[in-house]
Amino acid sequence: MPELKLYHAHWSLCSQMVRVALYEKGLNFESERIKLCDHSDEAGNLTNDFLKNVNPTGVVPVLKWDEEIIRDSAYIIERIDELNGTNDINLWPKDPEKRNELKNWVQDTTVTEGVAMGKSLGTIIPLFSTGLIEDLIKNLKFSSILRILFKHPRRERKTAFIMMYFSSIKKRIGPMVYKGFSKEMMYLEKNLSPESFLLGEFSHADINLMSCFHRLEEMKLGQILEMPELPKVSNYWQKLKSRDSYQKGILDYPDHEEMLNKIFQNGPNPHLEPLKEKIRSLMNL
Ligand SMILES: N[C@@H](CCC(=O)N[C@@H](CS)C(=O)NCC(=O)O)C(=O)O
Repeated sequence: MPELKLYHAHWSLCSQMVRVALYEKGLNFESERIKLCDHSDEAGNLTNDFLKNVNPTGVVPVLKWDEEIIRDSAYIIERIDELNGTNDINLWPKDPEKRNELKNWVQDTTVTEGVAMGKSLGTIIPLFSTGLIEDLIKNLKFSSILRILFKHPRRERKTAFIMMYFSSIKKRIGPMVYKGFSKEMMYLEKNLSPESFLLGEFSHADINLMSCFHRLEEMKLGQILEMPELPKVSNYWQKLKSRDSYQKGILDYPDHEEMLNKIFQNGPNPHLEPLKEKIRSLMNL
C-alpha cells in the first residue's frame, strides 16, 4: 500500500470530493490542511514551498502518493480507485462504455480545467458561494491582497479576488446562471432512476454531486433539492447524505462556521425563489 498524503482545504468542493473517495474506499491518509488565500491571511496555497514542491498552479487538492505528486481531483479519484482499501468498492466501472458515460458525468459535475465557470453544473455551483467568498476576501489584510496580486498563478482567479476586495461582483453572478442551473437540475432529474445511484452502482459522479448538493445546502438553497418537481433528485440526495463518507469526508471538516451561520441571516438566499421559479417555468414548457 503506498503512503498517501493529502494537501486539502476544509471548505473546498474538490478537496471534499477526494476526501469522500478516500473514505468510500477505506484508505488511510495523512492530512495536510491548507488554508487558502481567498479566506485566510495564511494563504498556504501561495507559499514558495507549496508553489514549488506541491502545485505550481496554486490549487488544492493534491495527493502525494509515495514520492509521486498527483494533481486535479478527478484524476486523483481515478488513481485512488486503483487501490484496495478496507471497503470493497469500485468508484469506476470496468465496462468501457460505462466508463465513457461516467467520464462525461464526472467532467460536468466538478471544476474541470478548460471548462469556463458557469458552463456546467460543477462550475455553476461554486458561483453561488461568491457572496460568502467576497465577504471573506474583504476581511483579508491589505498585504494578503498584494500577495494574491503578485503571487497567484491563475490570472482569472487573481482578477476575481482583487475585484471582490476593491469592489463587488456578488450581486451580478447568481442571475447569470439561473437558466443554466435549472436546466442542469432538470437533466439530472431526467437521468436519475428512483432506486439506484446515477449510473446504477455508486460511482465517482455520485461523489461529485454529494459535494455540489452539500454546497447548495450551505448556501441556504437546499429547498431546491426538496422541490416536488424534482422527486428523483430529492430521493437521491437523501441517499447520498446517509452514506458514512458524507459525514467523514464533508461534515467532519467544518470551516468558518460562523460566517456560514451568519450568511443570509436576515432572510433566505435571494437566489432561492428566482431559481425555484425558473425550474417550475422550464418544467411547464
Ligand atoms: N480542477 C481542479 C480545481 C482545483 C480548484 O480550483 N481548487 C480550489 C478549491 S475547490 C482552490 O484551490 N482554490 C484556491 C485558489 O484558487 O486560490 C481540481 O479538480 O482539483
